[in-house]
Amino acid sequence: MRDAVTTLIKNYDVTGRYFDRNAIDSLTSYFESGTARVQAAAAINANAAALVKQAGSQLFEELPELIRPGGNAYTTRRYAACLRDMDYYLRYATYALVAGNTNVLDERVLQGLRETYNSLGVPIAPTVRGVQILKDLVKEQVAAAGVSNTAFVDEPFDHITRELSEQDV
Ligand SMILES: CCC1=C(C)/C(=C/C2=NC(=C\c3[nH]c(/C=C4\NC(=O)[C@H](C)[C@H]4CC)c(C)c3CCC(=O)O)/C(CCC(=O)O)=C2C)NC1=O
Repeated sequence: MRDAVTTLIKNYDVTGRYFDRNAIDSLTSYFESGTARVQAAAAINANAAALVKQAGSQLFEELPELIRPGGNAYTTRRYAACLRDMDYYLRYATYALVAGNTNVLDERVLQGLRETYNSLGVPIAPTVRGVQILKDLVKEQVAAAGVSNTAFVDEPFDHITRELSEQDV
């Protein structure tokens, strides 16, 4: 599991270099955004259950066939599994936000996920939609907590979306 700083160190150590201008710029930007990242994590932590619940309601309102007979989130067990997955995405996205790096998502969440979803018939496109709804709700929450530029919040959610959507090669 890596963060913005350990990733940078690793890249420079590989070639035995001191930090150059690029490295200093990227360190500066990471530390300057540090408070906002922590504020975002605090806003998410305080509202995690409500965020997941609301994202679920919005998803099932948009795509009601998911919870009708034959839908992948139909039955209480699968409905609960779907919300639990959304909760995983939110929690790990929060870790990635604080780390300033998406490596934790690759290692703990995304590895093998597409295969699992495919074998269980969990539809990818609606899952991606769910992650995007979650992202929008989180951004509202983070903005409400007083963070003025919430653009950095996109990264982990968009990373999940991108990796899930990737076609098999
Ligand atoms: C921490 C990393 C991690 C992730 C990400 C994870 C995902 C994950 N989701 C699963 C199932 C599932 N995931 C869903 C999700 C959905 N169905 C839909 O229609 C919606 C589009 C969507 C919710 C947005 C459902 C319904 C199941 C149960 C499928 C089944 O058992 O038939 C399973 C199969 C095992 C199980 O049911 O627990 C895994 C491994 N597990 C992990 O440990």
